[in-house]
Amino acid sequence: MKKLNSEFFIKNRRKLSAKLGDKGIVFIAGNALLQRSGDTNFPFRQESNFYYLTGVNEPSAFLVMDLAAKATFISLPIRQGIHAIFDGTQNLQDIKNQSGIDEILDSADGWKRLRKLNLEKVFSIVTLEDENILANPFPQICLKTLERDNVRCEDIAKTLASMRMIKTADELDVMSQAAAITYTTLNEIENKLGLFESEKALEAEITKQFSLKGAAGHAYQPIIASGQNSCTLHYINNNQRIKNDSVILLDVGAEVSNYAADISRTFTMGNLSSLELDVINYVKDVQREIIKEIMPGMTFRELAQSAHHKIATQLVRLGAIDKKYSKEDVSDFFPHGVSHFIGLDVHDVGDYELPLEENMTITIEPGIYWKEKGVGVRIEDDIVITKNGAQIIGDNSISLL
Ligand SMILES: [Mn+2]
Repeated sequence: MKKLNSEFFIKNRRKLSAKLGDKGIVFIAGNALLQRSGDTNFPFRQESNFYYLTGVNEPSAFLVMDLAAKATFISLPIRQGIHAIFDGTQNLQDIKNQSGIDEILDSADGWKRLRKLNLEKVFSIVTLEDENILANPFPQICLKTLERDNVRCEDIAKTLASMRMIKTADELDVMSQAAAITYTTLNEIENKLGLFESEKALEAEITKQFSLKGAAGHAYQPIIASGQNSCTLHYINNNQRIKNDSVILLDVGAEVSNYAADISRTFTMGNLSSLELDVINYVKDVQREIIKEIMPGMTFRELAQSAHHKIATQLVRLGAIDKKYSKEDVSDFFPHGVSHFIGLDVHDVGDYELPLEENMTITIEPGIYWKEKGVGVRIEDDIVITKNGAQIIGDNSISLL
């Protein structure tokens, strides 16, 4: 398994410095552990910008870059005493090697060092709260601490997003691994689908295969939706028995070096009517046609229009909607977007107003959800924009011709 090394993270910091100039301090906080219950926590996932600039997966850490002095340090709670007994010690040399950062300091020393710097101009990420999915509180806690010292931060979220939006060869490598693991797992499962009696059994097998094949785990909560459940876009209960003669929609992705895959397939169990099989085949066709159309310079709006038109044509062909359809008729069957950026975040940062450009990575995921028939179909691959088209990430066997 190819891993991202310090060179990648050093380059990212250099690129950021070049964009910000040679004055000021960059302050980027990572995520902290979140309580699951009592003194146990949810599995830790690093904040993506912090990871992009450091490669460090330690909780409650922050990165400081002194742009004038070209000096860097990371502050983190270095485990000692009882914490070291329970959770083990960190290998600080490993953290240094992985990140290429000059110094790793314990939190108290990190804050002391930071306060000695000239904090007139501080660049950071000011996250917006979402009441449904709360942001990890650690970055906000850090920013409030800075505020109490009368330090005002300039938001560089967009600067970082513009960097992360264009992938390097290293990033494409790890994304290919994540996608390849997902494809292999899905192929294996399709070949022995009859062995799985429940959505849970399928989920367990996918989780096991992702781990055995070297992924860190799932990049997001897997969707294993059989029968009627396939019409619920973000169905994650995955706890029903799989009925015979039904579709099974799998929307899953492995995570490798914190980068995501996001792939959907719709399989069949038992015998489906020819109309139901048509739904699957038409969505497959639409997906391939869209990928073939993609060119640098195309906009997300054009992508969406093309998908809408193609899905509508198939819905008419299936007899699901009238020839004189409205926009709403189509979105009843296809209520989600056809594409999003993918990278460190499964729904990655990026500017959707910009035209597609070489080395952007996006998903292509048309679908048809026919509730009355209990048939939901989504076909999704991750693609990279190339000089004169697009290529599917992680599966060279998928031909676009
Ligand atoms: Mn997706």
